[in-house]
Amino acid sequence: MTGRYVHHHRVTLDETNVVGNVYFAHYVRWQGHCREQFLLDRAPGVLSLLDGDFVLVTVDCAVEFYAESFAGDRIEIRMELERMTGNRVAMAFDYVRCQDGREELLARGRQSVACMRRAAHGLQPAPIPDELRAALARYDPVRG
Ligand code: SSV
Repeated sequence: MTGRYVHHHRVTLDETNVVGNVYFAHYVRWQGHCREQFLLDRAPGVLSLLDGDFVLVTVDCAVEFYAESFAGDRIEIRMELERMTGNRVAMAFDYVRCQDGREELLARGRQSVACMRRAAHGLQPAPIPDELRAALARYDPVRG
């Protein structure tokens, strides 16, 4: 079995809307938090590369919703590596409410990012940085 990277979040009041449930767009934000934490934890050098010519471009992103969540909920955002192809990395996310010893799947999402570099004539595809490739190896559904 391949692993998953878990980001813990407790829903804040300002993430809810007038009817009290979480506004849909925050699920996308949490994907961003999760991947950012992954880089900070497992491949911090990649964040430094972003100060140079290297760019990580989000090329697609989606969320499917199954149940509402509310302020105070403890949610795990469980990220898995879906695939690594060429200069792209695709991730899948399970949003699971973990409370009172129960787990409830609230939503599922996915996104892919492309490794690029800023060249004279715009963005060009770039290889996945070695540090990121190494950090992802243990999550690889093909070789993991
Ligand atoms: C600045 C910016 O756009 C950051 C993008 C971050 C992308 C991070 C990709 C991490 C992929 C991790 C996959 C892990 C699967 C278990």
